[in-house]
Formats: sequence, C-alpha cells, structure tokens
Amino acid sequence: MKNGAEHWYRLARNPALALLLDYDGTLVPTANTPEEARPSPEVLALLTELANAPGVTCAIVSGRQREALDEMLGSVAGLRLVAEHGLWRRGATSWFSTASVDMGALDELQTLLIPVVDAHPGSRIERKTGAICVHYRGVRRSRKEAFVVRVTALLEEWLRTHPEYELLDVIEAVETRPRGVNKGGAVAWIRERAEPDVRCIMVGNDVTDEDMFAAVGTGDDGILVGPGYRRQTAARWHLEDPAALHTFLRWILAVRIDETVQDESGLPSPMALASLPRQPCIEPAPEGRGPSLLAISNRLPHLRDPSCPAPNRKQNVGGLVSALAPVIAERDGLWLGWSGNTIPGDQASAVSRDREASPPLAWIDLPAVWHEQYYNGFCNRALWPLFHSFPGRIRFSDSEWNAYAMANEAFAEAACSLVRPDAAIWVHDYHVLLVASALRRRGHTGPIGLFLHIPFPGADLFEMIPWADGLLDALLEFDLLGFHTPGYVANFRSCVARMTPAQVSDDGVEHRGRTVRVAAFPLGIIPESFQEPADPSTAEEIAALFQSIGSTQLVLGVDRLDYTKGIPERLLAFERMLQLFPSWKGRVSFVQVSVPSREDVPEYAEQRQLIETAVGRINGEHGEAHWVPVRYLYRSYGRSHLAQLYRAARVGYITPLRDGMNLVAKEFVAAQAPEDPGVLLLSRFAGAAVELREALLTNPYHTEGMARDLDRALRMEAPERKARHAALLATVSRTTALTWAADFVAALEAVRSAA
Ligand code: GDG
Repeated sequence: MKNGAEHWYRLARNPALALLLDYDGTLVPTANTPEEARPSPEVLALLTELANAPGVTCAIVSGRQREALDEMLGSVAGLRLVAEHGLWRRGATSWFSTASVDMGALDELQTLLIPVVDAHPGSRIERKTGAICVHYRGVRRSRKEAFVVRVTALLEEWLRTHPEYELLDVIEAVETRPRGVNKGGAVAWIRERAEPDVRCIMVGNDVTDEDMFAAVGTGDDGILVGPGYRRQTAARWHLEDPAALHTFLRWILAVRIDETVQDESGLPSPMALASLPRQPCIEPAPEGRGPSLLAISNRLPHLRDPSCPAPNRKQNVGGLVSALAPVIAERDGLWLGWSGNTIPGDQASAVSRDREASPPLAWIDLPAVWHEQYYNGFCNRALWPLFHSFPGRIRFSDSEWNAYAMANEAFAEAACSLVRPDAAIWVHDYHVLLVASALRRRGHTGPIGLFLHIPFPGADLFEMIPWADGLLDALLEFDLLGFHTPGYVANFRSCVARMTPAQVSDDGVEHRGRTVRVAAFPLGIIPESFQEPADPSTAEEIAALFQSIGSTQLVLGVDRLDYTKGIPERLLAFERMLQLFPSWKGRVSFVQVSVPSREDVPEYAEQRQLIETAVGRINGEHGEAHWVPVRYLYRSYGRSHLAQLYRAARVGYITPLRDGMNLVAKEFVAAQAPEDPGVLLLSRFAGAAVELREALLTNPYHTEGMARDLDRALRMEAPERKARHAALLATVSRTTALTWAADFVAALEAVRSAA
C-alpha cells in the first residue's frame, strides 16, 4: 500500500471508530447563503450508514445553530450533533447546553453592530443563542477591508468589558462566542461515550476546526478539507474537497463491512500534508493572463495574528491600503509581501496566496535571522536613519547588507512565480530597493515602478552607504521612480549625476539605453474617511479623555513612536511655551498619541524612555491639582477615534524632524470643522509642508521658535484660521490617495506603451 493507505486501512478497521465531521465546506460545499448549503440525499444516506455501522460513532460538529442542524440532519438516526461550536450537543435524542450565556450582553452587542452592518450592504448579523457572527461575504470588495477593521475594532472594544467572550476570525465572517466553548470539547464528549480504545478521525476545513485537530489523542488523526491547508494546521492529512471526503467515507464503510477490501483498491486515501507542495494555492507560472499588476512591499496591508502563520484578514487600514486596493482589484492584481512570520533556517518559504482577501494577497515567510539582519538591521538601522538625515544613528554591517540582498532576491523569486514576465510591478519603499534588478536577472520584461515612502537624501548622505554605487545601479533598473516631493526627486538626480555615468534629463535618467522616469507623486489621504460622523462605539472612551482635558485648548500630536517624528523636541517646545507664556498654564492640554513601533529595535525603546521622562518632568514641574499639562498615550487608536481627536484639537502639533510626507497632517486638516477649524502647526521638514503652505510652518530644531509658533497657533483668531484651513482643505481634497495611485499606475502603464 502507498501514500498512507496502510495507516488509514488500520485506522478504519479499528473496532471502535469515531468520525467527527464539520459541516459547511467539509461535508457539503460552501454556498453563497447557509440556506443553500444543504445535504444531498446521497450525503444523508452516507451519514445514515456511517452512524449505524458497527463500532462507529458519527458526529457532525458545526458552528451552525441547533435548529438548522435539526432541520437538515435531524432525520439521520443515530447521528450525534454539536451546534454553535460545542455550546449545544444532541445525544441520542435531545439537545443540552454546555455553558450559560448572558443574553443581555449579546443583545447589547447586537445593538452596537446593527448600524455598522446597516451601513454596509452585503453584511449581515447571525444571532446565535450564545454567539454573534457577522458575515461579510457579500460586502463590496472595495469596502470589505474597512468594514472588517471597523467591526473588529468594535468587537475588541466590547470584549474589553466582556472577557468571558472571545473573537474568532472565520472564513468571510467574524464571530464572538463564549470563551472556552469550542469544537475541542466535542472530541472529549464523543470519546467519553465510546469504547476505551476508540480512534477518532476529525475532519474540517476552517480555523474553528483546529480545536478538534488539536484534541487528537494517540492513534487519532485529523484531515483538512479544501484549500485552507496553507495556514498552519494541526491536521496531518488533506482531502481536496467534500466530494473526496464522501469517497473516503464510503471507503471506510467498505473497509469495515467488507472483509475482502484489504487495501486502497482504487479508493483515494487522504494525502499527507507534509507531502504536499508548500505553495498549494499557486499556479506556478501563469499560463494565461495572470495578474496584470503586482504590488510588492515588505509589509502586507494586514495585521499579523501571532497564532496563524498567514497574515489574517484584519486590515491595517490607511490611505495607502484604501488607495491601492481598488487599483489592484480593477486590474485583477495581487499584493505580495512578508507574512510577518519568521521561520528557522536560511531560506525564505515558498510563496502562499489568499485569493479571497481584498486585495488578493501573496506572501512569504522570512528566516528569523534575515528578519533581524535585513529588517531590523539594514532597513531600520542603516537606510531609515540615513534617508531621514540622522547620520549619527546609522550602523552598517556586511552581513546585514547581504541579508538585505537575499530578502530582495526572495521577493523577486516569489514575484516571478506569481505573474507573467510582462506584468506591471509596483514596488513600495526602502525595504525592497533591489527588487527590480533581481527581477530583471530573472527575465522580467514588464514595467517596474518604485514608490519611496520616505525622503531621498542628498548626495552627501547617500554617498556614506558603503554599497551606494550598487544601490544606485539597482535603482536605475526600475522604469519609474516615484517620490513624495520634487526635493527628493532633485536629491536622487543629483546622486545619479554625481555617482554614475548616466545622463540626467528633464523627466528622468538615461541609462544603458533606457529612460528611467523620475517624478514626484505626493501621496494624499481619503479625506472623507476623516469626515464621517463619530462612531458611537468610540464615543465613550473619547468622552472620558475630553472630560479629563476639561475646557482647556487641545494641542494634539499623533505619530508612530519614532525618533524622526521629533516627539522629545515637541515636548521641550511645549514646556518652553509654558515658561515664555505662563498665561497658558491651566488653559492648554497637550495630548500626544504615540503608536508603538519597531519595539525590538533598541533605539526605539530608548526613544520611549526619553519621552516618558520628559512627560513626567513637565507634568511634575508645571502640573496643578486640576490640570495635567501633557497626556501621553502610548497606544494606537481606530480611525474614528483619531478623527474625533483631530476634530477636537485647536492645534495639530505635527513637528517631525524629517518625514517623507506625513499623512497625519493631511488627516488633521480633513477632520476639522470648516466653521471653526483648528490650526496646523507643521514642521517645515515634513514632505507635507511642500503642499500645505498655509499651515503654520515651524522648525522643530529651534525650541524657542517652536514655542513662539505654538503660542501664535493657540492665539490665532477665527478669520485667519478659517482662511488657512479653506486653502489647506482644497489641497488635501485635490490630491488624494486615490489620485496618487491612479497617477502612478497610469505612469507605469505609459512606460509600457512608450516601450
Ligand atoms: C511612512 C512615512 C509617509 C496614526 N496613529 C494611528 C494610526 N495612525 C495612522 C495615521 C496615518 C498613518 O498611521 C501614519 O502615517 P504617516 O504618514 O504620518 O507616517 P509613517 O507611519 O511614518 O509613514 C511617511 C507615509 O509612510 C506614507 O507614504 O507619509 O512620511 O514615514 O495614516 O492615521 N492609525 C491607527 N491608529 C492609530 O493610533 N489605526
């Protein structure tokens, strides 16, 4: 016998055998609506035979409700049923529950969810007795990501006060269910009722079935049905689809009943997962059309779920994602990046793919050692400080440069397996500057563009890179190089002029008989997303913050915690303002939101320490019983929270020492009430300062100057505030994230036409 058939033959003939079968996507194919996913008469007949075969216990273990299981499967005598992932079990005759549920709490949650679901056609709430499942299969692709983020944020907020529940990310749905109630309990239940030497076979297709797979005992085994096996799974075996499962189950019956069936005899046994290729969902080299646009970035637009090796579907929403998702979708494209997971060894994983995600995703895992050397190392300790003009913070190392090159090769390798050689490829940011040359070496002929999200430094700085020539040469393998501002374009051109024999022309660089187009594409935001009415689910928390601020004027800073953002300098200037203009004492509150970032890079931990010390000092020296000068929030907020904070602020205090663009500045402008807007106090070293000329521009290196500018911003009268804001809003509304993406893709496609 081969391919595990012997294993299955022995298991199938064990005197006591329990079959625990998930329903949707496992026993029957998933349908558009649950009502359409019904068992065929053949399936009912098969289940009847199994449930009544000697020594066999057969159970359906489902997330569905009791009524649905009763209605579809209740007629199968002897079949055990488990509903709502284990909250309900039906033994020989009647149902009983395994946990008590606070219906009032679920009612309250449902009330919170209704307005969000109502605003998103195609989504729906499935109220179970002990859980609430929000389905979003039908939501329009372009809105799906934002919807998932919003719902997840709302649920997570609710869970903070309801720890007895947990969140579950299921296929095209997210479910809140009682903590600890899961399909694993069903395995114990079935085992207790069977003979002591029972062997269990668990079969399922989605993450909720992992609890069953994890409950395997010695001699038991789990089978995953369908394409979900690209995620980490405790199942060891795989079957293609429900039809293959039916065949397998019939084979088990035959083996148990008919003594003459002694091997696989033409009947398929499951494939060992370990024997399957690592990139199961991929067509190796697209023969037909294939995706016509591939985006590549280090990070994918999805947050990492540490329990799952694949990026999950909770989206990291920002203007960039919202802008790219539609252009990718329109072109039937794909987004490739690092999964966020590391693996042992010194090779990147094969590429995996999730076509259902929006936008569709592909990813690779990187070796842990590369992550340290490539990402924390060359990217964040060499390129990041250098491109942001912090030469004192740079650290170069040969091994980190090598790891950077290898990671870039791995992305190129993955890209080649995903798209045809003539597809357009849009590469993002400083992590993947070598990808175009790696792609060209592999024979890619389609247009390749790079958009750099951070500044491009002047030649004096760029020349400090020991591998500057090679890096520049690799950059010239792109067809289109996009930067946020004309200043960065000029810096790039001056580096090329100084360090290479290439000819710099009006709109690009002539190099090795090709023209590399170099231009500014200032990234914007989606202004409307900061102008929506406040989300009621966020109002309470924000209200508490506003209450603590009282009637003082709000000065607001929002940044990732990064030394480029100039947070300590901002605090110093705020303190200086209190000293120079003491009448502001008790009348102004500075709220600084710092989103945790790169916490495993030591410089970032130091920066945090520095900020916390400064906040403590200012509050200690200047605070009074009823007034806390600085509120420092080391956390992230949802978009709706941010919009409310922006709107309430009298001054947007956004003073990076250097920043590629700075989208927070644009978001602040978009969120203001035009009839009584706040003032944008913006560093002249943010890329955004090029467009946002009507902001109050300041120099964050000059403490007293910035203190005076802050005082001026706080004193600014309504007519001036309104005039400045109107001009700023016009700018922010004209060049958005959507126009940016469309312009860049059009320029990339123009490269192809020109060729
Ligand atoms: C890089 C470049 C360039 C902030 N706090 C929270 C939160 N945010 C969102 C903001 C904004 C984004 O993060 C930050 O974007 P920035 O542009 O300000 O800065 P970087 O993260 O450094 O971005 C920068 C950008 O790339 C784009 O090219 O502008 O120069 O450094 O959208 O709203 N989002 C959530 N919670 C928060 O607490 N969800």
